[in-house]
Amino acid sequence: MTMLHQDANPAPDADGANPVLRTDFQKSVAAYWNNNPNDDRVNTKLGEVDGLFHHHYGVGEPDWSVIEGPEDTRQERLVKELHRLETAQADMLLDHLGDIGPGDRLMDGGSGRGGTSFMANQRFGCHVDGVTISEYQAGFANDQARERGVTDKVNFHFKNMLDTGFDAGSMRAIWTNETTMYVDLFELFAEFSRLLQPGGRYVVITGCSNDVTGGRSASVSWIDAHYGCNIHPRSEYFKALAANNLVPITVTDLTPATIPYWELRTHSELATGVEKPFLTSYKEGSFQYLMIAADKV
Ligand code: GPP
Ligand code: MG
Repeated sequence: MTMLHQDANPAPDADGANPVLRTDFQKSVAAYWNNNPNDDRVNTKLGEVDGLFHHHYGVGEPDWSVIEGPEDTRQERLVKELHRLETAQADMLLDHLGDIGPGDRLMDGGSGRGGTSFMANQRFGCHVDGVTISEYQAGFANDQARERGVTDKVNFHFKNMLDTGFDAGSMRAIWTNETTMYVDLFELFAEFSRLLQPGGRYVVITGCSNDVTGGRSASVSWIDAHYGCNIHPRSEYFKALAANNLVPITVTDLTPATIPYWELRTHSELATGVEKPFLTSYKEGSFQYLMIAADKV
């Protein structure tokens, strides 16, 4: 018996186009998110608060009283407060998408289990296409879309955001919420530039290493190892945006706004250990939490 396809990725995307997973690295990222090894309890417990499942961090001032009240319900209060800060982060991202109407189509690059996509649809009534290279995540989010009765507007696709196959100029806005550290930024922004309408908006929230403090710090390498990603330097974002006709309109350093989230997370029994390198790198300045909104020209 021949084993011609032994190492090939047999799964086509929904349109029957090229395989979604092109490289061994992409396969390893997909495997990670299909079977999250870092104990996905933290994201699942927070998602169960109100059914919005996030895979990103939080911003804003915590209500510190949650760690002072009765001990038997402290962990429950922490979960709710961490979730509130993560939802506030997604709300802030959506604040930067510009004027979006119900007829507009938006894309979520690396849509995870759908949290930000559902929030966008709730806020704007718009169409949202989420793309993810994890079949598990796409399935989970599509189940949620069915439960929410929004499948006419919100759909998740097992697709590679580097090569979506969607029509050129079909998207009014695109965002990536902490997913760009898995891909080459020049390839990614070339695809986003192709997909965006003229004047369309791209918003990214990301962690990036700080060019000013020099090379990758030990804590940034620790974060990379924890998630299996490759954090880019800050400069790389602006080079890749400029190379693809994406012109920044706002740049926000969210580092001070996210440090309290990480401090609060150290008090949770759901802490994963990654809190330490985040706090160390943010405080020493080797790592930054950045939001960039850019227009396609
Ligand atoms: C958080 O996901 C985001 C990533 C793993 C991408 C890396 C982001 C950086 C800013 C470096 P998550 O919510 O699944 O992580 P956790 O399980 O730690 O909450
Ligand atoms: Mg999380």
